[in-house]
This record gives sequence, C-alpha cells and structure tokens, in this order.
Amino acid sequence: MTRTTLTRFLIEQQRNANALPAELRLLIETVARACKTISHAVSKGALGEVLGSLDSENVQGEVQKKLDVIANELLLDANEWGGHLAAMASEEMETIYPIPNRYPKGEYLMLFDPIDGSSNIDVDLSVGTIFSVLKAPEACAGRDVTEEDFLQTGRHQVAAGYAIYGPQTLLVLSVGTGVYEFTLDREVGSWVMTDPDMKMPQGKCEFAINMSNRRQWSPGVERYIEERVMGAKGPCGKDYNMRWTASMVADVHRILKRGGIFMYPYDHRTPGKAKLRLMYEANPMAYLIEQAGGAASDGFMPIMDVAAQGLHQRVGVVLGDTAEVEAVVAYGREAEALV
Ligand code: P6P
Repeated sequence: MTRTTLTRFLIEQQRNANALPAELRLLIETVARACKTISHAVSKGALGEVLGSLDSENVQGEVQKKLDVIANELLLDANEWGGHLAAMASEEMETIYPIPNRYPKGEYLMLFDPIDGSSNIDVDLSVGTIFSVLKAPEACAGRDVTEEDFLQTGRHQVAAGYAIYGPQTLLVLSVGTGVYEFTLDREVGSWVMTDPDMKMPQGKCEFAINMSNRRQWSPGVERYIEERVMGAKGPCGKDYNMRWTASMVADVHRILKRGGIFMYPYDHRTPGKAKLRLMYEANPMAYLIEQAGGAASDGFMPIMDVAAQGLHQRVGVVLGDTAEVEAVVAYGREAEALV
C-alpha cells in the first residue's frame, strides 16, 4: 500500500474543498522541512555537541539549552525568505522577528516554541517543536508588523502542529479539517502519513500533572486529583493511572493517542500566575485537541477564547478528555462559590 506523504496530502487539501491556500501549504512544508533538520540535530546528542546549556537566559528567565538556540535559528532561516510570512515570534526571542526587507512579506504570522521540554534533552527523553499560525491583519501590508498584530485569540489560528522527537520523529498537524499524523521516513527523508484522522479516545483514566506543585493548586484542582488518586474506592468509582514527562509535546501526544487529561493549572497562591505560554504552547495544543474531539480550558474558560495580552503571556492549561476537563472546571466553580 503506498502511503500518502505530507506533500501529496497538502496538495490534495489545497485542491479539494478545503482549499488550503498555497502560501499556507508552502509555510507548512517549510516548517516540516526545518523539523527534519532539528530532528537530525537532536538525535546526534553528545556526538553533535548539541547538549548542555549556554550561559544565556531566554526572555522567560530560563537557562537556554544549545538546542533551543539551534532550533530557533533553523526555523528563522528556513522561513524568512519564502514570502509566506510577515513576521515570526518565538519563546526564545523577547520581541517579534519581522521578515527582513530583502525578502517579500507574506500574509501569515507564525509563533513557535522551537524545543519544548528542553530540560529533557540531556537525559534523552522526548522533546518537540510547537508552532501556531495566524493570519496577519490586512493593515500589515502597508506598515511594519507589530507585536499587537500577533495578539489574537487561539480561535484565529489557521493551522497548528508539533513535531515530537522521540523513538520516532512525528509531525502532528491540523489546518482546521481534523488532525493528521506523519512519521519521518529517515531513509527517504519524507513525512509519511501514519494516521489520517486522529481522534482523541474519551473515557480513559489517566491524568498528567506535576504532583510536586500540589501546594499551589486551587481547591477545585486539589479535589479533582484527590478523587482520582482515591480511585475506585472514591467518588469517581474508577482507578486512574498517572504520567508526567515534563515535556508538553510528549504528554499531549500521548493524550491524543490514548486519551486522558493534561493539567498545568494556575498557581492558586498568586492569581493569574501560570507556567505554560498561551501563544505558542497552549493555543496550538488546544487547537489540535479540539480538532481531535477533546476540550482545552484554562480551568475557567476555553483556552482559545483567552484574550491575548502579550507574546509571552502564561495561562493555566487543563486539556484532553472532555468529561474530565468539565469536571475540573465544575469543581473550580463550586470551590469559588464557597468562598
Ligand atoms: P515542570 C517544559 O519546560 C514545559 O514548558 C512543558 O513542556 C512541560 O509540560 C512543563 O514545562 C514541565 O514543567 O514544572 O514539570 O518541569
């Protein structure tokens, strides 16, 4: 059986009723090609001298890993000349990256986390690249792009995806017509479709949360997790399993493939304080999860409805199984009502 490749899939999406715009197709092909190069660099490990940290910190105040910077540069270099983007933004850069004047400007904006979960690199655990695509406001055509042009809600995304660099290298993608998985065939160098219609299984009993943060959970989150840990003897009447890989891409991919819930909730001690970034982590993952039939909330409202106020804005994340996400939100509301 001849499997579909990413190139053929995108051309057919462009040709069919979905009418994928040619510039968006080119953008996705370009990002996918850059992810192949990133995958190659990640897989070299110590042999490629890509492990370890730099003496620098990123805008988040996090120590930068060598691969954070390598992957960021690869994505900028691959995308700046193609004429499909007006500007880019990255977890690794404080401000936006306008397309240099020597290149044509396109109609899309792209945000990315070049290496998500980079603390896992030095211990050979899965990491990934996350990207989110927005349309540039039409006004951008006549002026320089500004940070404000990026500050659109997740509902305005026109495409999102991630590459995961694990035992296999996978590309998981949506352009608004479902979720598709491609596996990198390293011998040929092409992305081969391995799941034409990813649908997140519902009703699975597995939660992902960093339990060491328990001291900062809200009463609603505390109650939800306590009941899952109690298992069949508790109110939820079922035993649950737990996973935490400290790599959002790996956790979300597991949930897309076998269900469950992923949580990195707001810090209850400091209202509004959270860890994950809205624009290039939570929004693209929420887009994929909703396209695959799941739910994605900040603990109170759908993530993709959260107003964007800054490139590096952080947000609570509760995503995956629809009933489980609804339970966390309901417990949060009940706890608030008691205050
Ligand atoms: P913690 C990786 O640094 C990341 O941004 C996500 O990929 C991951 O889900 C989370 O942080 C892990 O955070 O606090 O468990 O190390």
